[in-house]
Amino acid sequence: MTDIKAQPFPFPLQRKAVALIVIDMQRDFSEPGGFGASLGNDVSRITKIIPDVKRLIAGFRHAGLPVIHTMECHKPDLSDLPPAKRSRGNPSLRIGDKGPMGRILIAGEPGTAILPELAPIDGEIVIEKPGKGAFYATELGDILNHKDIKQLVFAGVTTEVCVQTTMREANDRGYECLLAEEATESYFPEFKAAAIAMIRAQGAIVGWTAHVDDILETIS
Ligand code: C5J
Repeated sequence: MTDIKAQPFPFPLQRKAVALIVIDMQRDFSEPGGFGASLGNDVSRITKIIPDVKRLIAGFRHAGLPVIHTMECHKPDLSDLPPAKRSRGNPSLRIGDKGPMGRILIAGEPGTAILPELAPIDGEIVIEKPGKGAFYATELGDILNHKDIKQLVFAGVTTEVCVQTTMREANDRGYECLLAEEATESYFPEFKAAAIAMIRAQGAIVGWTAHVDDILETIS
C-alpha cells in the first residue's frame, strides 16, 4: 500500500482497487449556449480546469488504471426527467428544450457530449446519469463491484452538485473517496471551497482531498 499525500491525512492507495471517475465534463456545463450558461453562470471557470483534468486522466491511463466518465443527461422522451427537476432553473430554457447546441442535457445532442479534449477512449466506461449522483438509476455500482473497485478518485463538475453528490453516494456504499482539488470546479468559488472543507472535515467524513500533482506522483 502506498499513501497519497492528502487532507486531512494520507490516502491509503490500493493500486489494484482504484479508479478515476470524471464527472460531467460536458459541453453543456462549460460552453456558452449550454445548460450552465443558461442558468446565468460564468462557464469560463469550468474551462480553466481542463488541463488538470486532462493530465489526471493521462496519468491514470499511463498507469493502466481504470477511467470512468459520467454524463448528466436524459432520454429524448424525457421519461427519466422528473417534473420537479425540469421545472427548476431558467424558465426560458429548460432541460429538454432546444438551445444553440441542441436539446439541453439530452442524450446524443451535441451539447451533451463530453469535451473533445477529455473524450473517453476505447474501453473506458461512460455512465449516462439522469440524476446529480452517478449511482442513482445507473449501472455504476454493479460495474464497480464487478471490477473489484474499492477506491474512487474524483474529478469534474460541479464540485458541490454532481461531484459532491456522487462522493456522498459512494461514501455511503463503502468506497474510499479522494477529490482532486485542481481538477474540480464550481461556478461559485465559495461553494467549491466549502465543499472541499466539508468533505474532509471531521476525520474525512465524506472523503479525502489532494492535489493533482500528489496523486500523479503516487500512481505513476
Ligand atoms: C449541475 C452537475 N450542476 N454536473 N450538474 O446541474 O453538477
